[in-house]
Amino acid sequence: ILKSFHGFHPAPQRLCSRFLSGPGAPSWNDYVRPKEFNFASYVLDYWAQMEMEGKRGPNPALWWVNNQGDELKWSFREMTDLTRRTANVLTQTCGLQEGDYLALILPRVPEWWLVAVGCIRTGIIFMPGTTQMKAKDIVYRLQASKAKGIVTTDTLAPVVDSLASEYPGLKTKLLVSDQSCKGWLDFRSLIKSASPDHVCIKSKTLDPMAVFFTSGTSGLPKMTKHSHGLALRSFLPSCRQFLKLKTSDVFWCPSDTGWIMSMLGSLLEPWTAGSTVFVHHLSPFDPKNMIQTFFKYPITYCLAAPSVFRMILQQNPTSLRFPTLEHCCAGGEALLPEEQEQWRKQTGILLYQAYGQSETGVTCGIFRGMKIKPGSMGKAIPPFDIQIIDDKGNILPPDTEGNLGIRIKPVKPLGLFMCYENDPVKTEEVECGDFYNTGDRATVDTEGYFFFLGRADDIINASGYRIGPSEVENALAEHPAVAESAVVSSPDPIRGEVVKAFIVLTPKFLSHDRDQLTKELQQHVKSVTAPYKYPRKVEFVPVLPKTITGKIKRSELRKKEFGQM
Ligand code: BCO
Repeated sequence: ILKSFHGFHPAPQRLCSRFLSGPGAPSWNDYVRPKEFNFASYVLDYWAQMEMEGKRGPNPALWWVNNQGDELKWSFREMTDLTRRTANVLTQTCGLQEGDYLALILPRVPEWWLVAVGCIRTGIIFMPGTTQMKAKDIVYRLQASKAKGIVTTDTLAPVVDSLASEYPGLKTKLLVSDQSCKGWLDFRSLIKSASPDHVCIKSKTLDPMAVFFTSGTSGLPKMTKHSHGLALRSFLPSCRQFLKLKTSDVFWCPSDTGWIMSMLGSLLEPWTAGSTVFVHHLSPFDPKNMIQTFFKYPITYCLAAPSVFRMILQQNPTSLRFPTLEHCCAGGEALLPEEQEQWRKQTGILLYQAYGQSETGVTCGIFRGMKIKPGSMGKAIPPFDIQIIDDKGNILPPDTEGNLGIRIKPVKPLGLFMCYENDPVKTEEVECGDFYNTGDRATVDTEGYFFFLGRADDIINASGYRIGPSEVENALAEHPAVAESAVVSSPDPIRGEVVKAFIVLTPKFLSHDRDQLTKELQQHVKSVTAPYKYPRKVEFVPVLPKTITGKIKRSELRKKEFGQM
């Protein structure tokens, strides 16, 4: 990367002068939405303009480092230039058009940001995916979306090529690598020769922008489609109040580029505020390395899954008094009050909470400076109107357990997903009266603080990953040792929850060494689907509990795990 961009100078730009903050800001508020919005022109180009006018400090827009000591800093001006070039590569070289789907499967390399914003400039709908995905995961995503293009690394390129007969629809394959690969376009060299002149589309706020695949209790992951409104939401007063970011902030969200948390924390939120996005390639994840990074770089803000904070605390380092860190926020899974307290004691910084899903972005949280109630995930962030509802969509009184619902009628709030693409049945299933039913169980107190209780269904939330049990059961079923299995959530002191598989063995494997078999099955799951889903706990059982109609009673197994039976 450094080689590719060394000595790179942005060409003179024609910048958009529409202001998003400060003097001249449009008078949008949490509820009044503009008809048109595009993150690239309204946000990126605005800050580039501010830089040109000397109205923004010297902090870079993107500050990227890796474990090899490489470092790269791009200003907003450079980001504008490079993402315009990317837009031209995508449309002119690759022939992609507004509305086409593009799979974006890259690790935390700077090109991820270029492609994401290049897509936003052109209206190409990008689908971020984790690089942990295996062939089966990738082909499903390509087929489900009828993707016209893919951007990935040299590690995954052969996997994609092996899928050509199952999915022949790829019109363009872009490689981000210093190696070349037959049949793949070299993104790094194309961008150097591409023109920096590009006219950003005038996207309607409710035009589609991105798709995240999200796991459900049954079936394959759903295509959660988001509009440009997701980006506009970061821009609204309530969201700005929630994080209270400054242009001098250096924001680090170590979430994998495949998740919506990364999109919010490593792209939309910090850049809307003109802050620096800090990226550490971090592969593999290592909490010790994270600690060193906090000491080495002037990071002021961190948004991560609670497991990340837990893993840092678990290292027992001599000091966690980070020199520049001011604010931390945990989201993606439940956080215990003891953990919040331990973090405060060791770092001297409060650990705030946020709540959201791939369908919703951040919906609820402890606003910066707001009183923290131990164990609470905070208050609703407007325009989301969040209520605790029953199964018919009736609002329940405070301190009553129910489903966490987001009001969608009469008006769907900005930032909520548009639909599950090609799946009107599932889209309708999550509607409950006037609300979108998140499927999460919670309570709210009289002051409007929400408390998360758990899932209403069998979905597992392991260290912030949403995992559908059937995805793991299907992977296990491919192994000859498995007659049948039931996969449920099980408590874990570090990851909050982990995947546990109850397995009935086929007769041939009954006499096999169980420890050996456990390792083999774990390895098998890691090899056929994204490894984060593998069962960290395995129990061999003679039979599985079933209903009279033969349906596996996962809830019974789950309750046992959590000591509720
Ligand atoms: O435990 P093992 O070491 O045996 O296995 C691990 C990895 O080593 C392995 N693995 C990873 N990449 C691989 C691979 N194996 C083969 N090939 C590869 N390419 O697979 C296992 C992966 O498990 P993991 O990722 O959970 O484990 P790890 O590395 O310990 O990471 C820990 C965390 C905490 C960093 C990670 O779990 C994490 O990032 N969690 C947060 C997820 C997140 O960001 N969620 C947010 C979703 S969005 C949302 O909730 C909405 C909020 C608004």
